[in-house]
Order: sequence, then structure tokens, then C-alpha cells
Amino acid sequence: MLELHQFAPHFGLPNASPFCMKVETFLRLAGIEYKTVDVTDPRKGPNGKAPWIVDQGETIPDSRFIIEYLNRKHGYPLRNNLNKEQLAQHHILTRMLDESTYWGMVHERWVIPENAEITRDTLLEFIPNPMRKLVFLLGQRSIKSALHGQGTGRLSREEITTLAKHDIDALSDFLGDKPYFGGDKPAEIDATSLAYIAGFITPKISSKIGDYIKTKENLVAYHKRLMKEIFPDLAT
Ligand SMILES: N[C@@H](CCC(=O)N[C@@H](CS)C(=O)NCC(=O)O)C(=O)O
Repeated sequence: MLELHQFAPHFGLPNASPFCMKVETFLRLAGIEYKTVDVTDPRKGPNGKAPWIVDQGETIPDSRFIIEYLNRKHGYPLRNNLNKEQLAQHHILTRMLDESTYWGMVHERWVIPENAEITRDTLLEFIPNPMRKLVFLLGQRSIKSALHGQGTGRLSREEITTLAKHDIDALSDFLGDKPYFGGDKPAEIDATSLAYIAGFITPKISSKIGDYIKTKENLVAYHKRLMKEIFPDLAT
């Protein structure tokens, strides 16, 4: 059976990593059987990051290539006869979430002081102290450096929140009153959208971006309905 190598679930989410949750959501929406394998050290993966999958002896890292592989193997199960323009819009929205909105999530969880300790004691709970504090500080240092390199780390929290709000506005306006981002039926884009909406509003941390999502009735209703449909054990 296909193995999905990802972090153990935390924060009340199927996965705290939106990339891992995206792949697991895709697998469930597409009805592909899988089992999860817990990753504690992503450096052991082919790209040094989670997720990766192992399927019939083949190892594929990176949510983008995993989904491409699954699409090819299973005949594009979530494309639903969408036309090229719709697929292009979904592609742009997915990249916005993964390449822009993602950094706001990382910043809120790992850099904002009131959240950093919660993140440490939640995501690294499997490491006993004092080692946990050390591992966290090393992780935080490398995350701050990544944020600085990418640019988000050079902005104030207010500016980071403002940019994320623009992404959330686009997400909410795109969904409108459709039941799914894919239209009448869930599509590939729904795997990514759900992962980010849930990733901001579920963890019990201070999230200005999560608070903003909660002002969007359509996103809140979408999240509640899809969690019930796809991850009933974790739906609230
Ligand atoms: N482009 C990759 C990104 C994966 C990624 O950034 N995973 C993070 C967790 S959200 C990770 O494993 N980070 C560990 C590290 O960088 O050491 C994908 O789409 O799968």
C-alpha cells in the first residue's frame, strides 16, 4: 500500500504541515488507499522535507510532484472536466497559498514569541527537555534565516498580516458561494485550500491571519463542512 511519510498529527489538525495535509486530503478526496508513516526527522527524506511518498518501490518527495505522480497514475481523479482557464486559476491560487500565505503561517507559529513556546512544546513534544529546547532553537534559527532570505522575515508582523489578508480576500472571493473551490465537486485545489484554512484557524495560538479568516463566513462554513466530509474524526 502507498506510504505517506509525514509528521505525526498535532494542533488538532490531520497535519500541522500544510504540504502534508494537502497530500493526505488529496489521497482521501481521490479515494486512494494509503497508510501514514510518522516522520520525526525530515532530513531523512529525499529532499530533507516532509512529505514524501513510497509507492511500489518508488520514492517521491514534494507535494507538487507527489500530486503530479498520483494524477498520472490514477488518471487525474480530481480534474472533473475543468477547462484550461479554471485549471490555470486553480494553479495560481495553489501557488499563492504555498509560496506566499505559507510564510505568514510559519512566521506566526515559529517567530511570534507568545506562539513559539506553544509550537515548541506541541510539534516537538516527542523530544524530552532540555534537548527539546535546543532542537527548537536550532529549528527556529534556520526558519528565521529562511524567512529573511525569502523576504517575509524583513517585514513587521502588521505588514505580514496585511499581505496574508490580501491572500485570504482572494481565497474567499474565489470561493464565493460555490460549495467547493473546484465548483460543484471537490477538485485538486480543495486539498490545498482546506490545508491552509484549517492550518490557520485550528491551532490554539495567537493568529491574526486565523482571526481574519474567521470573519469570512464562506471560508468558515467551507472548513466545517469539508472537515466533516474528509476528516470526520477531527471535525468540530
Ligand atoms: N515544496 C515542498 C515543501 C515541503 C516543506 O517545506 N515541508 C516542511 C514542513 S511544512 C518541512 O519538512 N520542513 C523541515 C525542514 O525544512 O527542516 C512540498 O510542497 O512538499
